[in-house]
Amino acid sequence: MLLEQDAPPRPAETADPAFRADVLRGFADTRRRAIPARWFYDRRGSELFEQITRLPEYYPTRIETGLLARYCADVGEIAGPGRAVIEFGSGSSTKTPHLLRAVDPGAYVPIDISGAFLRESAAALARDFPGLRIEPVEADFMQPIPLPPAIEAMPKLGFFPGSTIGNMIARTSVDLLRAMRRSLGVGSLLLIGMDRVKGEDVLVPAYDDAQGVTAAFNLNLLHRINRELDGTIPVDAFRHLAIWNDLYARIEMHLEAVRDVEFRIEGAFFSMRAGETVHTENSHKYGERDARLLLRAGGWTPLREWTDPDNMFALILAGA
Ligand code: AVJ
Repeated sequence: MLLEQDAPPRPAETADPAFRADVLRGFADTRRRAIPARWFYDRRGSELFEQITRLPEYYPTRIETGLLARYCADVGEIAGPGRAVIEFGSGSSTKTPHLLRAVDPGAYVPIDISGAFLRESAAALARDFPGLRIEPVEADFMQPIPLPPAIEAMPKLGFFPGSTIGNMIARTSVDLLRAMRRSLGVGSLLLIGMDRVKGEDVLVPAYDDAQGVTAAFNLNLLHRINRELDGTIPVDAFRHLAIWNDLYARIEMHLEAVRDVEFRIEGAFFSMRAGETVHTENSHKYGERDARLLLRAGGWTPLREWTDPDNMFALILAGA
């Protein structure tokens, strides 16, 4: 069948200027190439992360969800009814129902940088919690967040699950905790999930699984660069690395060139020698005292904590 007109040319996917800047800067710094972990999460990356959360080796999501199912009632008792629950980086909000059922909230405010994800999950929650006031805020939670005036007037409970804080170096996590304290205010509570320090025999497989899903997640960053930034990176010339850095108590993910490579990104030329890497993620782990000290450095007083019998993961409730 003949169309009356040619289909209009599809506009090239417009790249996020912040993504472009981080990638170009990240590859240009040849002494320590690095790209921030937040850029993993395009559509494909978010799908791969969902798959990671179901891997046998990746314990954090399973254990944290179990802790929430079991202990949110305790949180509800301490918090009392009528608080506005403010979730930082809500994403798909899969852990939220446990908390909302337990705390009898006055409102739910999911904050996420991805508007599409935010609206989808807010709509799903609205179906499960009819009558709950839901006020999604599309924002980068690393910046101070203005809350709607009606929310401002309520006592607040911040929710920051998933060990997301682990992606940040210490200075950045303290900045974020302090910003959260400022936006939530005195008298508020914060429920945060943090992954514990444990043996390399458990940590490394959690970030380098047998099925190669985490490798695909890491390598997808290169595909994303090729797709969105007109890149020519030969992805097969790179391999996924997960390393335990004991000095910094963190898992690091890198992409290592397995041979000498040359490529372009938006016209700029780059080369890497075999064995050179680009650092793509940190996932910091916290012992009992580390976790509490980090919270205190950020202006939060630890009130209670819950962990699993093997002390793999912790949920901590803190007060401002
Ligand atoms: C979403 C940041 C909590 O660090 O464990 C999982 C991301 N990276 N596997 C983590 C991740 C590789 C995850 N966080």
